[in-house]
Amino acid sequence: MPNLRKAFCAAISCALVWIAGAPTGAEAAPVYGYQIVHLYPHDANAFTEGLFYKDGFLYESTGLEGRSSIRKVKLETGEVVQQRNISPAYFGEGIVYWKNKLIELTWRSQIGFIYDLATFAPKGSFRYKGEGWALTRDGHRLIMSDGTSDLRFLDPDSLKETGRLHVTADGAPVANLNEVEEVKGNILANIWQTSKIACIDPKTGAVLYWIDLAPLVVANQNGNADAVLNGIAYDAKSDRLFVTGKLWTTLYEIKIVPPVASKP
Ligand SMILES: [Ca+2]
Repeated sequence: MPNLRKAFCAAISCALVWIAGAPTGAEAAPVYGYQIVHLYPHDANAFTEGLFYKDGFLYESTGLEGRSSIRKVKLETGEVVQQRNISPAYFGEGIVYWKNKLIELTWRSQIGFIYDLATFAPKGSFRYKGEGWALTRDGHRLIMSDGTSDLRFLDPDSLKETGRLHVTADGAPVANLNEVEEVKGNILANIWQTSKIACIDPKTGAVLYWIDLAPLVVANQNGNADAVLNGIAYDAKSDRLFVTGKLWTTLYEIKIVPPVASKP
């Protein structure tokens, strides 16, 4: 798989530089690096908008009118084992599961869809104001991004909004919060059109630290400005973190690496 090998080599050589990244000031949220643990194939035609892991499979949603779908994907091979295409009238966005339901947002149609998690059979829809970007969950609520610097909390059964979290870094709002994933009690969100993931405190909205994946973006973008980092999934049982991007050929398992403390 030459593409995988090429992406891996480019990413490793750059990652070594970025791991050495340090906080830019006493009050600034630190920038963490990463190590690549494993590479998996990813469908280069998937305009990834939502991603989560459950019981050995990735669930992925793709966007663009006429190309939107929800998929169940075998992690090891990237094989799509189940897929439902979305009406061309809609631009699919983030997904999450709750109980036996899979819930999907759309970008600007202000409507979300509910499917049976096992079969992807349609089960209903719900409405919300504004744009829909991404979804994740903790133990008792759904967490939604809408492209602004606010995250919304939704009741997982009624899908009504129950509150918002204003996200800031060093006191300034962080806009364009995109694909999200709850990991160990914090919320990871990649920032649209950047190489950065914010690790957000769900109580205060403060960015605790950044993870910079610039080498992975460089290795996968190939001059296509749309091929941005977008997709975070977490396997809590095995503590595995996965990231990918729109139209990327690779999905990465990564380990987050704190910056090396500088000598006094
Ligand atoms: Ca996710």
